[in-house]
Amino acid sequence: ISLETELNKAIANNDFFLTYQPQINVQTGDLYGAEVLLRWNHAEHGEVPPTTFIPTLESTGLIGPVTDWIIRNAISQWQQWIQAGHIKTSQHLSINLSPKTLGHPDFKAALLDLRTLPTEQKKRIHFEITENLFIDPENNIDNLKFIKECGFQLSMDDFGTGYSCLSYLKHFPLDCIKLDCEFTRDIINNPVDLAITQAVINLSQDLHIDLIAEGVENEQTLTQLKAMGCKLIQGYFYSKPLKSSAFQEYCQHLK
Ligand code: G
Ligand code: G
Ligand code: MN
Ligand code: NA
Repeated sequence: ISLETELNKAIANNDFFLTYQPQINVQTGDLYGAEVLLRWNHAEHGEVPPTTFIPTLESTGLIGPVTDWIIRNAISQWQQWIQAGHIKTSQHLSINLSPKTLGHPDFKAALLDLRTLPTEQKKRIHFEITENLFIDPENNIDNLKFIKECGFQLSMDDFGTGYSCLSYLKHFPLDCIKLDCEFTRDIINNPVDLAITQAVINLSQDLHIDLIAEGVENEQTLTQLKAMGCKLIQGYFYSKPLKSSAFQEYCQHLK
């Protein structure tokens, strides 16, 4: 049976679930926010990593309804946490978008459905666009602007690893860049990585764009990044992506 058939079954059976990876403001020690990451709980194979099935979701068009489900579930979970006092309205929620969903009418409809969310909440919801797929600025600038016009934030994911990242910085209305772990992972030993990371930190400050350093796994790297002026960190050093119950506990412990 094909992966596509299995994915259709997974949608029907509700076999997807969401995890939340904490993002920490290292200057205050507070939670800056969380990135939502999709997981598939497969009846036979257990947890299947998204890199194995997201390309198929994309090529079959199933990414549309699945992204819809992710957005609605993540935001409703986030609102529940806000109402229960686990999360503050000022904390950020970040949702990955496949570039293929960007211009899709269903995605636009989903954003319009969220119009009634309080402005204060919308401006803390980020949509992450990966740099790994080419996004033609000419064809996509309006789609990106639409996300902003709806009151949401835009983040550039996997920054530095993909296509024309500097051109994206110039043309896209970005609020945040996520520096890929490829650069942060080895800054202690690799002077080239160190120089690139410092340059991107400086650039983000000059452009008044937030920067989240990804893939921080140990204290040495964290200390170095802090010394370099990096404020926001996401990585296994703080936490791996957590199921909602575990993320809720994580928030309580941080307080
Ligand atoms: O968690 P990790 O193994 O969690 O994710 C691997 C890759 O899958 C990342 O590049 C991530 O951006 C992508 N990914 C994870 N969750 C989602 C999602 O909800 N939507 C999209 N489009 N990509 C996702
Ligand atoms: O969307 P993006 O490509 O940024 O997806 C984030 C991916 O990075 C997810 O697969 C997540 O599980 C993974 N990740 C998060 N923190 C770390 C880390 O500290 N080290 C490594 N190797 N991967 C991480
Ligand atoms: Mn991401
Ligand atoms: Na990344």
